[in-house]
Amino acid sequence: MPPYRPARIAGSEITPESSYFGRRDLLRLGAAGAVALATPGLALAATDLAAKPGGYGTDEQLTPEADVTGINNFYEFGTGKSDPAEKSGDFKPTPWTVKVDGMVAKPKTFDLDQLTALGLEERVYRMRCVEAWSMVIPWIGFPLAALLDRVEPLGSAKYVAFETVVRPEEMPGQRGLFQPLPWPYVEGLRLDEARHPLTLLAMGLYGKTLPNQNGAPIRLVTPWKYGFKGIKSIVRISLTETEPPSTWNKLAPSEYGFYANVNPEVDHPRWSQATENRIGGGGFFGSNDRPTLMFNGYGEEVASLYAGMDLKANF
Ligand SMILES: Nc1nc2c(c(=O)[nH]1)N[C@H]1C(S)=C(S)[C@@H](COP(=O)(O)O)O[C@H]1N2
Ligand SMILES: [Mo]
Repeated sequence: MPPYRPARIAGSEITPESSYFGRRDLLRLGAAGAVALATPGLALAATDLAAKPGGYGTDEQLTPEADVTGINNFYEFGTGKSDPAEKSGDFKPTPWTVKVDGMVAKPKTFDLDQLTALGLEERVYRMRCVEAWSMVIPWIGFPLAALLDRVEPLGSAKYVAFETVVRPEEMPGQRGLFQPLPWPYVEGLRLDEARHPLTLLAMGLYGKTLPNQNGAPIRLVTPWKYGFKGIKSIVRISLTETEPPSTWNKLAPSEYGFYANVNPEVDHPRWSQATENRIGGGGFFGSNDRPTLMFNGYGEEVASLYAGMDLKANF
């Protein structure tokens, strides 16, 4: 599959090859990258990356890898921002399978080799957490649409439901007296959102296999939505006729919508969404010195998905 370069994305939004290759040098994606990618059981070949440079992206300064992999939300490992990095050492992302079922003509369980074979490419996306911080992350993954094509959704399918693994023995946030969320963590998209070319299933970042704390071995990325839609460590994807549950939406519907599109004009009941703190961009938590963009800056690509909908009602 060729890198996604839709004509409607402004040239300035696409990572120029010169800066991409400069970035590759900077990130030591040569020999070191090849070694990192040779993780047993995960067929992320260096050649896949070499063959598909650039892809869709932004020229904004990348958030340093240490922050992308050190400041996380992954409550299965604890609610602290450093818990996922510090407490995910026992998690085993290989072997792994993702079951794709529901309203499809050809339900199928995919292993990691079958998933990587769907065509990996790099995408540099902004990520805006509902907590008003943001990052710029170079993901490696494939469009969710490529997976959906394989299972042939039925005409009656309208939504896609996602489920995270439940493994208390490997995930300390899932055992003990205080459990912050009901498990499994679940999320959902409308089928047209799921098929949108921006929607990615990520299996790597910074040229390497996805670290446990970022949702190994496979997680969702929808860059125009708040970060909590990006469900991690997915084991099941089901096509449904009705709107599937979303963990945060079910927990606090007045604070977190099903759509959860980034919208600077709709404040969270307890804080403003008009500005954000860009991690690694010179700011610090709470500085919130950067204006938040409608649809996180991806409006040209996705606004038509919501034509006729009251965006304030579907925050
Ligand atoms: N299963 C699961 N997925 C999850 C979460 C979680 O707690 N559990 N946190 C979400 C939130 S709130 C955000 S902001 C992103 C963070 O992704 P990152 O840690 O890779 O930056 O993951 C999302 N996916
Ligand atoms: Mo988040």
